[in-house]
Amino acid sequence: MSKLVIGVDGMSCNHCKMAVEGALKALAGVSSVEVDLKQKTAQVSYDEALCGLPAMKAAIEDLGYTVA
Ligand SMILES: [Cu+2]
Repeated sequence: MSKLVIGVDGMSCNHCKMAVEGALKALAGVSSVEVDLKQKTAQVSYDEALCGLPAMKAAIEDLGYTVA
């Protein structure tokens, strides 16, 4: 299991937090996501055989947020 901390710009409220967590959790191989609104980060635990940063980045950008 790998861990990654992704910087996410554009999140402002709990709705954003839930949206980003939901989109990342929907990816195959992602087991847990913790978004920190204050730090503007998403900490992701995932299986690198199934998932990677490009897929996470795409999922976040699809929602209209920016990966820092
Ligand atoms: Cu929001």
